[in-house]
Amino acid sequence: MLDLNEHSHRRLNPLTGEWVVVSPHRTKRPWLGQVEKPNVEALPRYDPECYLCPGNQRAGGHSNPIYSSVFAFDNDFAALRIDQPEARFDMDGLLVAEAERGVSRVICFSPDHSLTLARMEVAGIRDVIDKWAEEYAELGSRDLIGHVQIFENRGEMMGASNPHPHCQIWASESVPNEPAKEIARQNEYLERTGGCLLCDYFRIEIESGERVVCENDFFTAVVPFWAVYPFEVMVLGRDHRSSIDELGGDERNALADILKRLTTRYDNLFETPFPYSMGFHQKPTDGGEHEAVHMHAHFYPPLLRSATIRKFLVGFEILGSPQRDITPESAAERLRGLSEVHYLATGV
Ligand code: H2U
Ligand code: ZN
Repeated sequence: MLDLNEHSHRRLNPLTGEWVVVSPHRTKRPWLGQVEKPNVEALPRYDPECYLCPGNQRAGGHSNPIYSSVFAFDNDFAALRIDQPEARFDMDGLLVAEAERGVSRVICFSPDHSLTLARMEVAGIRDVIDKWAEEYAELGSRDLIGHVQIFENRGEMMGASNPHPHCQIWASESVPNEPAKEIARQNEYLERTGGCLLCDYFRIEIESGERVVCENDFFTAVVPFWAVYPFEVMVLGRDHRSSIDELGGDERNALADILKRLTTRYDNLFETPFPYSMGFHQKPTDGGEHEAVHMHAHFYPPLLRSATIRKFLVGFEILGSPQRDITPESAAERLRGLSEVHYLATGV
């Protein structure tokens, strides 16, 4: 009998086909680490130096309008551009390069510089979701765009250049590696079983409840069975939707609710703004059917125990497979035990 709480084992990520080594015995008492709290200065609601605040100047001579809810613009330092030729380079199939065209957008969640998803109103997050849906549909409808990646880097540690609440969208010609792997596995599962991989996985997690962090009528935040990062979470919908623009009004409100509750728990974990990279995986916009694709969000936070203990992939992890000491079950238990009232909330 394999004891998942005792024996070293490896777990399969059915979405990517990759394995993660789990060593539960290495951290018998994982939560005794000294928690160091950084001195987090309260941010101002408006920062005259911030290039994302309303009315301020950005690079390249642009000025932001005095916006009052969500505001999107073309990235002034776009990683992907549309105005280049289609071209390919191939030397004996060994040195291969292709032109990659696309569009880079920046979306400010709120005019309030001091906020985060965790501390925004659910109605404000709903506005962000509507904007995501609109951008996905608009960018995806362009002939050249085969895939739309929405992602948020939060915290300097994750490479966010600015604390103002914002995310990025990179819309590209080709489907990037991670979604490409996941789509191939979802297609293969549909062919093999006739069902949807993530609909079936969702049912297993709801039934067990062991890895569920929080849930509502439509969405669940779960530490995946195959999680690599200590507090990795997937946000999964109960109903089969392939992209965010397919979500109805109730579902969008439910997604806003779950995002707020999850990110509040994250911040409450070490009573510090919790860094992460998050993003949505949706169906490509290359004109294909992609009926197997079940949209979801991934949250990848690097922190292990406190604000100063970080999780990087090194040694065996970078040369072999990722590995973790804290089981997804115990991480979920820890997140479940936290309050959904933000530690910075006053008067509660
Ligand atoms: P990140 O915090 O995830 O880096 O996102 C901020 C983006 O804002 C970044 O991609 C862009 C950067 O290129 N940016 C502008 O478009 N205009 C500016 O004036 C500064 C930064
Ligand atoms: Zn700002």
